[in-house]
Amino acid sequence: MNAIDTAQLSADYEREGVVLVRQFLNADEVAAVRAELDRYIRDDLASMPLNARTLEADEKTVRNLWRLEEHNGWFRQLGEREDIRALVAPLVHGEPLLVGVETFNKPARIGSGVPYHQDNAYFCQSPPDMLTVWVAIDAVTQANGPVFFVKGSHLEGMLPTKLSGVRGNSIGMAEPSAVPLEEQFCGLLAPGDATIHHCQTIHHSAPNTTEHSRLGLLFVYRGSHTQTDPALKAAYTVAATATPPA
Ligand SMILES: O=C(O)CCC(=O)C(=O)O
Repeated sequence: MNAIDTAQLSADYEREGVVLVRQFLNADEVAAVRAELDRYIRDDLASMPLNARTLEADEKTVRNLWRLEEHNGWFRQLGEREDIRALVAPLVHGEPLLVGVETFNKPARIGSGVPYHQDNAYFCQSPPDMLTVWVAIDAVTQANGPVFFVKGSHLEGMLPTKLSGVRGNSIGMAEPSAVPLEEQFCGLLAPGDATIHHCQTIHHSAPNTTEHSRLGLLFVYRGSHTQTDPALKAAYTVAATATPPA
């Protein structure tokens, strides 16, 4: 990982709820991630539980891999790397626990969009000391479905939700953000770059209609002091029951 001014990163994260880290992984690490994802999908995925993945509408292309930290020791080890834990510890205000390693594959031409949401509608943690490190494995451009974030929105708490009907993203926001798209922060990334976003930061992404895949690898951490909020969990259970991920 590049040398990072952690005090500056923390200050930016607390204020904006999303930060950019260039070259979070180097080119060799990106290549190793890609190779292991390809191998896992080819050799292991069929023997995993159904909730290990969500497919695109063609019912065969992977939209998301879930729970890689459970199903794949290589990805668990990567997520538990000491330099990454040290980077996120101040941001989750405590000891970071790796609770998810996932992908949002956004395959070329058929990659589906992600509705406006706040991750804590899924994570259901209180206090909301939880975040996602979103690492670009492919280049993320304006055209292939980048993630847009509403800076500062993490400070407004959890906003009303609605069922989205989207497989893999079952709970969305009742209303999209009033902040125009041009004023939102667009995560344009080279392979290996990452964004880190707070679990209350509003974000979304469009479908990928280009010829270029937009694969992202996500690490999710919470502070060891957070607990499940029963009201958030109840709302999430309704959504996930209405639109199961698999
Ligand atoms: O990768 C995307 O398009 C969406 C990612 C997302 O929703 C998330 O990181 O929580």
